[in-house]
Amino acid sequence: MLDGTTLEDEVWALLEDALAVYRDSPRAVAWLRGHQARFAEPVRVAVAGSRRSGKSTVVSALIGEEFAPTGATTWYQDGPQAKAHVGPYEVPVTRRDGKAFVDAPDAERVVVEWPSRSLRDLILIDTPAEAPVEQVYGEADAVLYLTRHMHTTDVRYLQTAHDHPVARAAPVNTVLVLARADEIGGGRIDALSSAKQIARRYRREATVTPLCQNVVAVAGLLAVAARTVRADEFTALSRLAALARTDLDKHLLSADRFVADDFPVRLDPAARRGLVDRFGVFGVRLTTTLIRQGFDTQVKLTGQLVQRSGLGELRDSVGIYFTERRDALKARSALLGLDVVLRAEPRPGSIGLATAVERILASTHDFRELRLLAALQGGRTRLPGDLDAEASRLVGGLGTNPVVRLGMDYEPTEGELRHAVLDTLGRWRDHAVDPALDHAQRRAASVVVRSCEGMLAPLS
Ligand SMILES: Nc1nc2c(ncn2[C@@H]2O[C@H](COP(=O)(O)OP(=O)(O)OP(=O)(O)O)[C@@H](O)[C@H]2O)c(=O)[nH]1
Ligand SMILES: [Mg+2]
Repeated sequence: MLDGTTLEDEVWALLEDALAVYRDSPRAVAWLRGHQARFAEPVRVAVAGSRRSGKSTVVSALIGEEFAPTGATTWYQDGPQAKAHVGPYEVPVTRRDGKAFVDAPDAERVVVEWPSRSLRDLILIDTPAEAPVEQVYGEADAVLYLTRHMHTTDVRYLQTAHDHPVARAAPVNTVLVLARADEIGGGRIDALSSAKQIARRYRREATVTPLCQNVVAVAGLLAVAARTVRADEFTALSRLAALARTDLDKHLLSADRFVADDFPVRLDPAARRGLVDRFGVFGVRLTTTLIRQGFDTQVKLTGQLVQRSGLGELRDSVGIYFTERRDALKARSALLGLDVVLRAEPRPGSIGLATAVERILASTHDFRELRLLAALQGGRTRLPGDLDAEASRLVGGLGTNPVVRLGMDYEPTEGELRHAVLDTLGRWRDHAVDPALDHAQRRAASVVVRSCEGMLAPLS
């Protein structure tokens, strides 16, 4: 905000006002205090979706550690050392065969602390398939929703999640993941490209675009293997890659064929079983192909697999839509939380608070940007020619860093950056009053103008 009050300050002050109004209600106070505490935490990202859609695997891939699923709702957060809790009780975490096991049978909720750079600015929540949508969206600030094919049940789930006035005013927090992408296209070697194409198509589909900010295809199993590949596995894969492709292919028709007796390389069945378990048959086929193509060191192979598996794109999306939008997401969750109290315990003071919630939602530039972004991506607002893509970029559709917003492909000096902002600002001020554009388009342009002014402020 230009006058120096941040969104965070405003929402915090509003929560304080609410605490004063509800000071005689212990329930409301506990709830509001919980929301204040949550406000200071990293962004909470829940991984949700139907049964066996690959949720736990994607969580492992994002953390870069293979966790055995606990079956419970499991929170993963950064911590100085590996440990886990069920309520107040610490439970053992053990490592076997490169996997991390959390021993918490019958628990409903487990909190795992794990030292990982990937968890520095987010908390990941692995949810069981049967977790109700209200609970998932209530506890998390943002959601990765996994599906293998978009069914009506998925659409209904996401519609329910968005069916709240505050949620509608700040449509920011869902990325759709086409999971187990290697299985799309029957495990053919180009399966991942096909999956990425399907994701691109979904991104433009009228039923899908209003429900999420982006769609990415991810082969979770391969992504976990990529981030945790061991030296012995790499050696084994390299030996397989040294075989002629035609000799190897017939053993890669199924997992059973791959571990059968008539194998052309001395590699014992247990090691082969290990490879298919970790990489999948598709993964073995792809990694051996990549090694043959020259990605023949562990580092090169990992880099290539992270990109091909879709994990790179998934991490980018988590950055652009979630961690970089932390303040807006946290504010949104707090406003949703406050709204719950206002509805559950209406009293004279609640009307003023409700008005303040609406005012923040309507006037905060972060939310305006996100609404415009959603409208542009969903095709509800269209601007002529290249302006459409430029507007998306300027309001942060590819990332909120000014260099990214301005589409500069080099690291500018402060002077160059200032020049670029001024030039862009000037053009968009013209668009905002251009009589050739309709009212909605001019309004969109004025949001872009405000984003440019926001970039200029720290430079002047
Ligand atoms: N081929 C393939 N299999 C996968 C992939 N991701 C997960 N799987 C397999 O699918 C099964 C389910 O994976 P999970 O990650 O446990 O799925 P989930 O959604 O957490 O399952 P629930 O919590 O039981 O609903 C396991 O056997 C995984 O090995 C993938 O990218 N490719
Ligand atoms: Mg699971």
